[in-house]
Amino acid sequence: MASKRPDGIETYNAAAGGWGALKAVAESLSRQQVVAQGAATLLKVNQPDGFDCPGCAWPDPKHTSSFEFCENGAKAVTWESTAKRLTPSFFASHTVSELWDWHDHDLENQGRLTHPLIYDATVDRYVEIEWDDACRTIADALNALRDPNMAEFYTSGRASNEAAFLFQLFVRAYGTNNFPDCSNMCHEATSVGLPQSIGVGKGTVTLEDFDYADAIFSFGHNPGTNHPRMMTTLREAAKRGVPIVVFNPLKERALERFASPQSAVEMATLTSTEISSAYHQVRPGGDLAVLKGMMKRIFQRDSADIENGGNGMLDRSFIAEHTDGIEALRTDIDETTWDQIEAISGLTRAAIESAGDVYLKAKNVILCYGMGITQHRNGTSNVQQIANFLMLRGNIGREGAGICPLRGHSNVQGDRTVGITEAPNAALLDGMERAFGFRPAAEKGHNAVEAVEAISDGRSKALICLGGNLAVAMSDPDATFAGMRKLDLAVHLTTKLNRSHLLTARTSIILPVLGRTDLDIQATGPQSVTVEDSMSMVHASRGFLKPPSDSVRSESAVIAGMAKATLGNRHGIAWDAMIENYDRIRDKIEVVFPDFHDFNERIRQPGGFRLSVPASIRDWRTPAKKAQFLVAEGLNEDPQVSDPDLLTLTTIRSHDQYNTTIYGMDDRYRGVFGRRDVIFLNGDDLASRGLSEGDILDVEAARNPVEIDDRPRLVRRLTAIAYNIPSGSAAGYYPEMNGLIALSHYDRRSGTPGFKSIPIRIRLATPGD
Ligand SMILES: Nc1nc2c(c(=O)[nH]1)N[C@H]1C(S)=C(S)[C@@H](COP(=O)(O)OP(=O)(O)OC[C@H]3O[C@@H](n4cnc5c(=O)[nH]c(N)nc54)[C@H](O)[C@@H]3O)O[C@H]1N2
Ligand SMILES: Nc1nc2c(c(=O)[nH]1)N[C@H]1C(S)=C(S)[C@@H](COP(=O)(O)OP(=O)(O)OC[C@H]3O[C@@H](n4cnc5c(=O)[nH]c(N)nc54)[C@H](O)[C@@H]3O)O[C@H]1N2
Ligand SMILES: [Mo]
Repeated sequence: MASKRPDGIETYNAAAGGWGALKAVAESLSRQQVVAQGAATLLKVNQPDGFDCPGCAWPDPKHTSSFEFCENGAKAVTWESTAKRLTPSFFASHTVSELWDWHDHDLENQGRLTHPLIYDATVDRYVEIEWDDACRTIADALNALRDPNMAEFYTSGRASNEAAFLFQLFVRAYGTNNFPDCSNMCHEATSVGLPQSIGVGKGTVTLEDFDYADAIFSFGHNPGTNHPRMMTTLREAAKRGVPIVVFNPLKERALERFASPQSAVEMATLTSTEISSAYHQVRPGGDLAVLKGMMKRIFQRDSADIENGGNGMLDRSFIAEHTDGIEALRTDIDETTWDQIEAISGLTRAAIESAGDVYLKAKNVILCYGMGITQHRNGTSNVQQIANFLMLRGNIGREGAGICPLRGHSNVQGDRTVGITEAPNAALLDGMERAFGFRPAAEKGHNAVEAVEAISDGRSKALICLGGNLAVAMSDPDATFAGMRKLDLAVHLTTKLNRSHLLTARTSIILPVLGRTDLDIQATGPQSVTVEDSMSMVHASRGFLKPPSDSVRSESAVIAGMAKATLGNRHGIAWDAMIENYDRIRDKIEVVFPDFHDFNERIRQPGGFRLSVPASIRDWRTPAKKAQFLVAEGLNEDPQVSDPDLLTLTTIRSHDQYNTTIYGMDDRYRGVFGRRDVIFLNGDDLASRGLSEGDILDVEAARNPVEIDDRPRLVRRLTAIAYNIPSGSAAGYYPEMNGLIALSHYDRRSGTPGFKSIPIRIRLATPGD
């Protein structure tokens, strides 16, 4: 059977981490031409006087530890601190139409932007513009709109608390709540689902809780790539003998075994640590079935125990004192049959029961989850069933136990905390009135999908993006791209060039900003910003590298410049004073959000401070003041999956990418080198269709009942890879697969796109295409 595998496809047999990770860091340092400066830069990551790693939102042991090595953190840092520069002269040699045909990697790989730019349609190029002229042009376009609700203000989760706070102040003073943000494509199911369950939309655990956990459940996240510093925590737990039960359609190598670059012994002896105690390859979209299945096991063993004269397996005193709704949940679970659970999860009853038994044996349980849970049309229900599962034995609000959503961008949680939300609550509006003397509009604005829909329909005419690459990150590039080209105004605050900037509007402006690693000097001296990690820890971050040019400004300064030009003296906001000294921005944050009391003092403590998470002390901020067991109807997010001709596609990140930023073309742990034009399929699914590995396939999305148009959605010419993935499913890379996802394919409760369950058909590509 040893037929030749497609070019660049190998089987990766080693553990994750190890020497391969060190080698990858050395390569990315040299590719970004930052060998000398880069090594010093890496030593400042997550140190008390250094900057917060722009890689992920996993917390640090008090931000005071010695250097913690992380391959993908190093890639994020070197990508930003690159010596490469994209100056205005670059556009003298390249038109926007020409650049459109470049690969996304090549666009960003031109390096850091050095000057503000405006698009000149007569020559199809970006040309330099003075800062003041840029701000005035933006102000004129915003003020020309009939209604402030015709403008959209997008935030990507790298923005600091200070920048995000000023952004929401500017936009609320301008008069809209149109705040699409990257979180709407990411953990919105958590932000909507958890407040209904436990009264707060954040995780309840701290890093220390992992030291006391007796079992860890991991659903739909890939920490070896996306939260690499979490591997230290998982490895320590595994070494203590804590069972780690994984549910993931793909066998992610780091969740199987990991060689810690921190461990001299593992590095010297080429050994590694087994991470998962059990690895269940659930079908994409099968998590609701798994969770209900495990709860079924728990209830069945509970009844059996009581029949045998025991006290049962539930935490009855917790349930009685702290929760509502257990009866309705139990009825729903009783009515769910094992046949349904097995069919939809793709797992056997025995496997799910064994996972339930691990849960029952452990006193303290932590459940971690990522995009495999949230990016579904039933993402909110998935999150709420996780809360149910934990609450059955009181595993929320005590040491060693709790819910742990793995956040995305390094400050996505902080941005939401300081006011980036399309649905402001009364506390936010009251706080803004207290701090600035005006009451912003309360009317709900647009989330990310709604913003793109409004842009596509021509209802919204201006888009200002605080970072990110919205057009490429969003579903349905055909609709999204066409809409963006019809805008009156598109403005991007950015460090590097990306495809969204090439979707030119009547007026398009690119504003180059400082990144985390750059030194930010204002009138009163060097400034720090603050960020909040996945576990609600807030701390300071200060860059130290010389900025890419004298014309690059901090995000906060750029926002203040646009705001002053647009609003003039409206509401008497002291924009300049706040930019002179960011302590003054933090003083205002503290007035709006009392939880940030003594903000400036507390971020000067090493390690910062933790924002309160009421559920972690069993203070339930739900209307009934109790945690809620909530029922999710049914099991199956997409009835079409029963069509045997269809496969369910999930979209994933490679090891060499940061969202739409493609660092390189390898995906080492999955054995893919030098390419991304592949689709991972089960060998039986290939064979039953008369196909084989290496065939070039066209992939078409099955039409979904909620779609609004009949346009075919097709991604062409992907090479089939036979892969260890459950039959009936497929996986491909984000963002290449986004053309298969209709804009209307999202969770109706949270607006999160269903990026992880897309019904598709595959066929041999038409030759010659
Ligand atoms: N290096 C690096 N770090 C990152 C990022 C990056 O792109 N690169 N992105 C950042 C951001 S914004 C985010 S949101 C996070 C993302 O971090 P993750 O949540 O780890 O992101 P994904 O690659 O989308 O991986 C999801 C995992 O879920 C699995 N999966 C897919 N579908 C399902 C399903 O239906 N059920 C279950 N149980 N599992 C499923 C996939 O096989 C994969 O292992 O990482 C952050 N950190
Ligand atoms: N199919 C599919 N689609 C997805 C996902 C998926 O799993 N599958 N995941 C979704 C998720 S979880 C997310 S979070 C979104 C990501 O959506 P975004 O956050 O919009 O995308 P990024 O790729 O992270 O943005 C990268 C760009 O940010 C800019 N940038 C980098 N650093 C800075 C900085 O410090 N300041 C400023 N101002 N700009 C900076 C650079 O120009 C870079 O090109 O994509 C979503 N889309
Ligand atoms: Mo994300």
